[in-house]
Amino acid sequence: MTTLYTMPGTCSLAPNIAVAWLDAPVEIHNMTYGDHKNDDYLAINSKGKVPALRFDDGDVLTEAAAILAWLGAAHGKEGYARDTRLGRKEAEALSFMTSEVHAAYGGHFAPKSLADSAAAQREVKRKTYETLGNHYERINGVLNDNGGEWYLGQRSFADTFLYVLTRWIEQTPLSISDYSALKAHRARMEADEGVRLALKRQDMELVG
Ligand SMILES: N[C@@H](CCC(=O)N[C@@H](CS)C(=O)NCC(=O)O)C(=O)O
Repeated sequence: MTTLYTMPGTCSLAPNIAVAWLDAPVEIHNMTYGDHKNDDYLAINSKGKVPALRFDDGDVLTEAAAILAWLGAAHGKEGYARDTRLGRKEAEALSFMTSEVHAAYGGHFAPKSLADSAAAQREVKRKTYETLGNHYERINGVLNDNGGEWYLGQRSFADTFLYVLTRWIEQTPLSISDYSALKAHRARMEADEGVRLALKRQDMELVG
């Protein structure tokens, strides 16, 4: 069976939620933190990161946005079609959230990879939270402009990744209370059965 590799707390929650929403025939293999650097997993994804999707024939797909695109193409029902305005905007939103917002979290998760001295790392973190604040401001605005319920006006996979980002904000000095649309979106996601199933499969709790 096609297998999605996940780890608690990580962005692999986004495709995990998508699997639950689609009821797709994909097994969730939730690893313990650290197992992603073991030889067995490095043979699957030499980047040593999650998510990764392994197909029956051994082929492997990595990168959250690519996995979400494949899930939509292979198992999508109405509302997940690609050749629609929603499909195009979904691809745009997922590219932005992964390549800009997630990437900006590098300064929070791994400041040592960006600067050597303790002082320089503090500076990296300060700039990181400034950048993240701007990103959250922007996505809070997009959500508001689209009616405030779903990121693109109707439910899409953009909401799965947005949920990851609204959880991660708790690890930073930023406050979800400063982004009222994002706060409401997080609560809406946490009331969703598919989200709750994905959290359970990934050994994660609601933020509340
Ligand atoms: N560009 C990748 C990023 C994947 C990524 O950074 N995954 C993180 C979890 S959110 C990870 O596996 N980190 C473990 C590590 O770097 O040791 C994607 O969008 O899928």
